[in-house]
Amino acid sequence: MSESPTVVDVTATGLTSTPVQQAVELARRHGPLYVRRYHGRDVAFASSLGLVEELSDETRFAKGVGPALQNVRGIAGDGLFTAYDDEPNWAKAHDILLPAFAMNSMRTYHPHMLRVARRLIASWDGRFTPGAAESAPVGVSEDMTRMTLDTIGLSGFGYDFESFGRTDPHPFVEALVRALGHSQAKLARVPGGDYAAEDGQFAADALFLARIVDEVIDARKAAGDTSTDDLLGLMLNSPHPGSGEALDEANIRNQVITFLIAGHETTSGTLAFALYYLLKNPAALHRAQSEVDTLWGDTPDPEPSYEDVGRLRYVRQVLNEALRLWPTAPAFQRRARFDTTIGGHYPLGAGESVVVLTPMLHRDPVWGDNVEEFDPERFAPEAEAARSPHAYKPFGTGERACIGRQFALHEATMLLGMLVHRYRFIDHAGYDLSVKETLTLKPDGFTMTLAARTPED
Ligand code: MNH
Repeated sequence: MSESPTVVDVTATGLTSTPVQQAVELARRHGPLYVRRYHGRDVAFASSLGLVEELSDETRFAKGVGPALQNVRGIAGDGLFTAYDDEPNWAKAHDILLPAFAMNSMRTYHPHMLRVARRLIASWDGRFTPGAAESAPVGVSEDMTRMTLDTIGLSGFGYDFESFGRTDPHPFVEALVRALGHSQAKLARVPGGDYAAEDGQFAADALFLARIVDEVIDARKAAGDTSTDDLLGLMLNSPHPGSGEALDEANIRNQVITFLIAGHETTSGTLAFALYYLLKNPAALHRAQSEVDTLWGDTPDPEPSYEDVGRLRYVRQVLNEALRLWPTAPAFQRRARFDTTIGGHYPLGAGESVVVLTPMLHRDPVWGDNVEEFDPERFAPEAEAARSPHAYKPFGTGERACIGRQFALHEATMLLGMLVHRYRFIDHAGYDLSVKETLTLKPDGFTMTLAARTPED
């Protein structure tokens, strides 16, 4: 017997500027599987553990490149993130780049990460007027973005965006945020509308991003460098291990854009959400502080080693929990490999897709009855071992899951550890969380002030 899930037609109300939060609201009302209809186009949203267990079966489902990612292809083409599953360049680039994300490679990125973490700290120290106990407000999402962009630029491409030397965001970030916003806004278009101006801006932004990327690539080529110890070196100087073929120039450009985007947007949001939750949860903050104090004592400027980062277990739990509540890449698509049925009765034809709505999966009853509460204990090793691995998917699933997960967690854990070690965070504006969406999620307008730690705090 086949039975259809609820169809919710939002044509009259429209898609909002926060479509993920809108989809979450609809899931709360209509359950873990519903179809959203907009101007006759249907999208199915799944968000229960049972459904995601099924959708994670790689023999039945593959990554779907849905309308949002198709729009992003306008800037990232057949780069790893936006490549269609059967596009030959996906497997080729994946095989060439995989060594760059092996555990051991993180050691080579560690010094770059530390150097940029120190830039952020120098910038935050600079927010104190001499003699003042409390700093001027810092823009958390903006500064986390400076930090993660400089980190991926230096670690992946030996290119320095020098974001902390600018009062405004780097023009690359401005063009990127506009382009991602456009890729999202395009989903909400009404038939017959005139979008020439927006499309023109997008085309200009795509060109600008490509120009910056060519600068990055040319700088390396001009240096006559043939090393293979970062992403760009691998792409330029290391042929495919099987075929011996190298990536073509157009694909390398798409990969560089992809890594500059994927390598910083989501990590910065993760750090900003984690700081928000620590600001609002003094007990969790104290545990994080005692962990870093145990490691680094009251040395004013600790020198975190590669191994130290692995020891910051609780800090990492804080990041995991922030990513549970606000997975910064909040949805991914699964496409049926053949005609099948999910949830026992919902039929899917071969090639049809379902969107996994990660924020709702992360609020499935398997997480208990206080799912909105920030509680890093959910990621204590015993708690994790007792839970299905499919209950938590901030990095997607299967073969097309995030290649940069260890990179992101190493970078974020070290920085967060350094920040809780050095500062007391003050909620000077009584910030209420408001989440901005540009395909990815970030706290909007989040500022806090800082004070030096004293022995009592
Ligand atoms: Mn990342 C794929 C989330 C950090 C590079 N990433 C994905 C997917 C999710 C994701 C979800 C799968 C999307 C899909 O199925 O359509 N990524 C994150 C999050 C963080 C993150 C939440 C930080 C926190 N990602 C990073 C970093 C890098 C990176 C850092 C690079 C240094 N991610 C990628 C790439 C892919 C990807 C590349 C595409 C992998 C593939 O399809 O082969």
